[in-house]
Amino acid sequence: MTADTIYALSSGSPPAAIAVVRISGPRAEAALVALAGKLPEPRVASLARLKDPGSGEALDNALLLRFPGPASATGEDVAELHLHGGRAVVAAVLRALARLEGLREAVPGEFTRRAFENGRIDLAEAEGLADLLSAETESQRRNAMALAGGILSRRVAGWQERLLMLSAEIEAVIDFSDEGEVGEGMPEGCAAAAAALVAEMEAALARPPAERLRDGIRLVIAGPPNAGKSSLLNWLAGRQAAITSAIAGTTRDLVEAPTAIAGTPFLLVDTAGLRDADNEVERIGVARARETLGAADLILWLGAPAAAPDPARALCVQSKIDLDPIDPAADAHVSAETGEGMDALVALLIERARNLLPTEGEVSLNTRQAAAVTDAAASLSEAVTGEDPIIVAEALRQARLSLDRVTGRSGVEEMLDALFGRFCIGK
Ligand SMILES: Nc1nc2c(ncn2[C@@H]2O[C@H](COP(=O)(O)OP(=O)(O)O)[C@@H](O)[C@H]2O)c(=O)[nH]1
Ligand SMILES: [Mg+2]
Repeated sequence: MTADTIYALSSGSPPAAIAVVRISGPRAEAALVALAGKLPEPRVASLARLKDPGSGEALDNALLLRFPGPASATGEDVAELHLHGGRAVVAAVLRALARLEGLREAVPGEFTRRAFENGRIDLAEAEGLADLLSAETESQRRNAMALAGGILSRRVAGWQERLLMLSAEIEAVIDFSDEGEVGEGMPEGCAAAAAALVAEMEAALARPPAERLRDGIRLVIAGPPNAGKSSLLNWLAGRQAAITSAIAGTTRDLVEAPTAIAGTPFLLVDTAGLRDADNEVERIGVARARETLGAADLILWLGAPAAAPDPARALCVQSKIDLDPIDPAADAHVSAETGEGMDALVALLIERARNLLPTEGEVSLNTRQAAAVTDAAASLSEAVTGEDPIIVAEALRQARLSLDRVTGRSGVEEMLDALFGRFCIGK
């Protein structure tokens, strides 16, 4: 149990119209009484004059809220002070709280950490919450909402339940074989049920990684010097992120510009024009360009279509169509000078992006979650092919433990006891 009562300014930095200070812990109610001289009704807003408990000086007229634990955001007693958002008001109230016995300022993430420790949210939901706070585009927001709302946690819980059913059947086989009744072989349907679970996990693993939505689709713009790469990047980014000039070899370093295009997050990457450079700095730039092409999710290739680096990831773009006749071999035709063809290019980008990003309403895994599911699927695969019930039972147990890592929960072994109670087969 945590003994400390923590507080923090939970809203944005002052000055602002309103500032919300949150207090969580065993002394949250005592803090309210010390400052406001009263304890409001739970979950009902009430107005109060806050006073400095030491000097008795009035600090602010504030709106108070109280959420008794465990039905609160952190699972502890929580209090909220909705203050006037002036810098001095907030500073004075925080100072008064700091002087109260048993209270200290929260460290970053500590409210959420307590929510996790008190079982109010699991690890996957906490990750969703973190994503939600940093979401900048609509698609990021929707995905983060789903994760924070437990979409992955529920999927994992479903898998755990099916694993437990399998375990129960295997344990029954083991119990009977003790009595010499069933000597060999696996219960019918077990291997198939396990295989179906493996397939579902592998399908989840095959989906686009969650990080791609958070960090943006890596869209690398590449091609020969002077093709108009930097001009195209600037056009897509809506700002002059990269220097453009008629001098071949202007761009040397990678220029990265995070950009939302039609609500879809992209990380635009401009590169040095690919050629045999005679200048040392440009040579390094060209080497970096080639390297970054390997890490691209999508490539806008501004060279000859036949020379595209990786046709699966590349869209061939003909640039400067205000100067040259259209090349039908290219996928898109644009002019950064007149803006012609840009709408069609953007539509093409969004269409390609759809397959690269997690689908809304579908579970997507980040690297941490994927590692746990990969381990679970590997253990479960052993269970699919296993002949010896004891080995299969152990593989299933390992799979459950791996899945526990997704949510950071390990209550499964207790659930197991309860479940085996129901499955009791004459024992
Ligand atoms: N007429 C015309 N000029 C362009 C267009 N795009 C770029 N340019 C010019 O071509 C030159 C090279 O462009 P830049 O974007 O620096 O090419 P990069 O070397 O591939 O990055 C610059 O002088 C640009 O102004 C275009 O669509 N039409
Ligand atoms: Mg350039």
